[in-house]
Amino acid sequence: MPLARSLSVTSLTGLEDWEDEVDLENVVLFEVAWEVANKVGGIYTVIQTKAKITSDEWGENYFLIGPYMEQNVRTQVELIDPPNPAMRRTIESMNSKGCKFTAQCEEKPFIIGHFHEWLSGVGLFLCRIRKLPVATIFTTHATLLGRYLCAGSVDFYNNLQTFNVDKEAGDRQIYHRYCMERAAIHCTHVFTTVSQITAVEAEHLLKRKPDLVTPNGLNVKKFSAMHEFQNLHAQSKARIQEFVRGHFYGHLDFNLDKTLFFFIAGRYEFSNKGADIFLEALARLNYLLRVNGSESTVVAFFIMPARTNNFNVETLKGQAVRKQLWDTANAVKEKFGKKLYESLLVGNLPDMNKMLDKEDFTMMKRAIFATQRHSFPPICTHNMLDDSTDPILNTIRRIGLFNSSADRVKVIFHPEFLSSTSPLLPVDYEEFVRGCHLGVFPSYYEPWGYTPAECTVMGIPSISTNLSGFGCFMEEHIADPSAYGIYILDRRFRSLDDSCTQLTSFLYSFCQQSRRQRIIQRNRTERLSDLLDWKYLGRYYMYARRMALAKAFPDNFTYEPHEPTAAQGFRYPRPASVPPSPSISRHSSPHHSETEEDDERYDEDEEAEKDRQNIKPPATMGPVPDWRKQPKKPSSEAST
Ligand code: G6P
Ligand code: 1S3
Repeated sequence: MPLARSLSVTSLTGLEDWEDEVDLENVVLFEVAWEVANKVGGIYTVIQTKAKITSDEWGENYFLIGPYMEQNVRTQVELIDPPNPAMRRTIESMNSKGCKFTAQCEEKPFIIGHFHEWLSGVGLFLCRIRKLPVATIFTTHATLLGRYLCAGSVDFYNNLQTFNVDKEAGDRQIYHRYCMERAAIHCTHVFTTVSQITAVEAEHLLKRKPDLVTPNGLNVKKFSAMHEFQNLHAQSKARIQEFVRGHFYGHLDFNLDKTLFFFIAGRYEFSNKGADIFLEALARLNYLLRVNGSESTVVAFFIMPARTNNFNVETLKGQAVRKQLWDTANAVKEKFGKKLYESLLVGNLPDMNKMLDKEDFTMMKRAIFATQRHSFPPICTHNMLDDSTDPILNTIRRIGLFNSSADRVKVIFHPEFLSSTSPLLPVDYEEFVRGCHLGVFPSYYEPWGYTPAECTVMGIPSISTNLSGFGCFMEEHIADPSAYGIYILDRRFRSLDDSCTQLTSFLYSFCQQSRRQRIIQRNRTERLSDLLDWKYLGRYYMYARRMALAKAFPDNFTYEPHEPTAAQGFRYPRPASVPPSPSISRHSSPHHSETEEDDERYDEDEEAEKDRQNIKPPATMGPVPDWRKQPKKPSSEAST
């Protein structure tokens, strides 16, 4: 039985021919994570988006275990009585004993325990120490030490082999946590990471090579009409524009129709997530746009939660002023409309000189007066508790991006996750992303990176890096990523300054695209969605479970190791008939015109259509294999 054989699946097609045939009737899957119904970071997204395909496969044999947080339970959990009697008895027993566990089943099922991250790892190594009959999987989404080392000023990737891991963990006062993580990894039957780059990191820092890479997927929303997502972009953009009108009141001396919205979002790890290099690149972009007399303006949003004590007055005032202008315009319009109507009723064309009276003018003057402002529009939307030490604010102070009229790049720092109930910017994250033009995620430490993946499935171009799991994955599976709006910044082989120059050039070229080119590019980006769908990537999790069962219960389960070959690797071809960069693509639409106005008439692009015909989904795409084929006899003991 080839149990301990280590797989390193780097290619999507590593599992191409894999067909699983396992009876799941008597197997129960527990997935354990701190982020089950508890939004802290990216692991929440993994669990939440994967839940659908996992429960489709496992039905009532699938259980998610997370921390009990009253608020989260109220908003995210539907409380029901478990239909399975054994489970009901167990839960009753746990409740009555303050959460102690008793297994109360006559015929014991096979159990898989899938643990995410070191926090849940305690459960894993206790299962193993107590020799419980549980097939265990441990998935790490980042290594503790890697995250800490990268956040300091360490040349991480060039020194991976040489770190004295115990000392480094001790120096950072995380030795106890590091030991828990390492213990879980060494105890587990199957160890997986979310990307190849984190697999290498884990091998050096945690001293075990992962058995499998389980890339993160998403639930891809399919629209019946191809242009629906483009329409959603226009609608969401209008909502962001409305916010910008309020935020920049009194300084709206730029053309909103020629304004591009860029954003960075995520856990507030200033250098790990690349906020540092993004700010530097924005300063350079500001200079380039100014000296070249560009008509474009860029508003760059930073959505990274920090400690605050609520919105600041100036920001709220901006939205109030905007609302007041809107109300004034409507009130005058109402009166105007009434007079016009009355004039038409008696068969006269209106006397335009009498349509607005003194009162109207006074009302409008008052509203305009309220837009007078003697300071620049604020950078930050909230009162920061650590204002003087905040790295984003301090960098902005140093590079001087203060939202002045002369600046072609404006910055808005929103140190709180977005919400559709916000009085300031009432949009949820998805709507916000759809309304933006470009997501910028120049991370230095990013085991996967959901943010650019989310952009992709919504058809929004993004910048990631060759140090992020997502960036490497896309580089591996797309022949010409930038042609699809997937810009991958080189942070591995270049100096920081060179990477910043490259990032600036990505941003500047993006600003030079016409509206039509942006529309074509969004179409191409959206066409990559299938590659990131759980329907496809969920297969890696299935394989990990199969491997764990075979390792824990060798008498009852088997698995075939799959060694991928490079030649099998699926690659999306370059778009068929278009040069790689949209900025130099030739016009092909019959409606083509040089003006932005005529770009609005863009209907469907022939070249895009050709590309779509050309790109076939990977061969592995298809229905999830049926595991319930060959009934096996249960056994009560797991091998240890
Ligand atoms: C979508 C809409 C178009 C709109 C365009 C704006 O494609 O369907 O009607 O003109 O977005 O694109 P932009 O890149 O300028 O926001
Ligand atoms: C981690 O969350 P993070 O933002 O701290 O897990 C995510 C899900 O696997 C991953 O996308 C991200 O890169 C990791 O860093």
